[in-house]
Amino acid sequence: MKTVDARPYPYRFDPARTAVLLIDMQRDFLDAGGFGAMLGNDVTPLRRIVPACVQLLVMARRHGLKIVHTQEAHDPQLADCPPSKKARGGLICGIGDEGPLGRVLVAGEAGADFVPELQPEPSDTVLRKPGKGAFHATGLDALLHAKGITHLLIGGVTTEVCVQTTMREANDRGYECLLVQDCAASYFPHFHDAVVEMVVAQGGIVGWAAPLAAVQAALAEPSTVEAALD
Ligand code: C5J
Repeated sequence: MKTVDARPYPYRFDPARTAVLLIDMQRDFLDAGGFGAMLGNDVTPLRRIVPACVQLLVMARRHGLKIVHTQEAHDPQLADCPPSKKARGGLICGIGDEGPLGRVLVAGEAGADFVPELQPEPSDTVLRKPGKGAFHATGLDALLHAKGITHLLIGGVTTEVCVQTTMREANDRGYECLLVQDCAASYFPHFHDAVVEMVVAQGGIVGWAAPLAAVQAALAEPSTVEAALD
């Protein structure tokens, strides 16, 4: 077992039963011209976490953690997009419409793709999701169960929308979740900070939070089992 110096108290995990869940690091959220920018957001705070997310994936690959990339995108007929979602915001160029990065939030379009720095590798899992939470209308729970995953290290965008929704869904399903706080971002930095506090409040009501360096340090140390044998 590994132990992360986390809030509200140390987070223990077995790397063999732990996955990194990287939420929606797509051009539609991180690039000017994508869905996030169409909604009037400045994408800069999201772009800032890309190097840390690269390091998160490097760490996961080095230590054999499973990696799941989620992708918020709809099928080209928008059959999996509720009319309420398409109508929200009253955008001139909204979900399914032709934008600078192809059809907005549609699978297979440039905007739905991951940013170049965070392209999945063949051994990673890519999970397309129609909602904000990654468990809604997807096979994520079955997939994680099949791989014996009980613990999730979560990053991605945006902290208060898809990251937080997914973390709450996972928590309710019994997963032990740690928000890798510097690998997540919001267009509104104060929302990000508030989510971190919400997660760890009340004894970790939604889970744990820690910076990437704390997770890296935990993985670099001998496991508690090895240490006990010394
Ligand atoms: C949003 C997301 N914000 N990935 N999606 O619409 O957080």
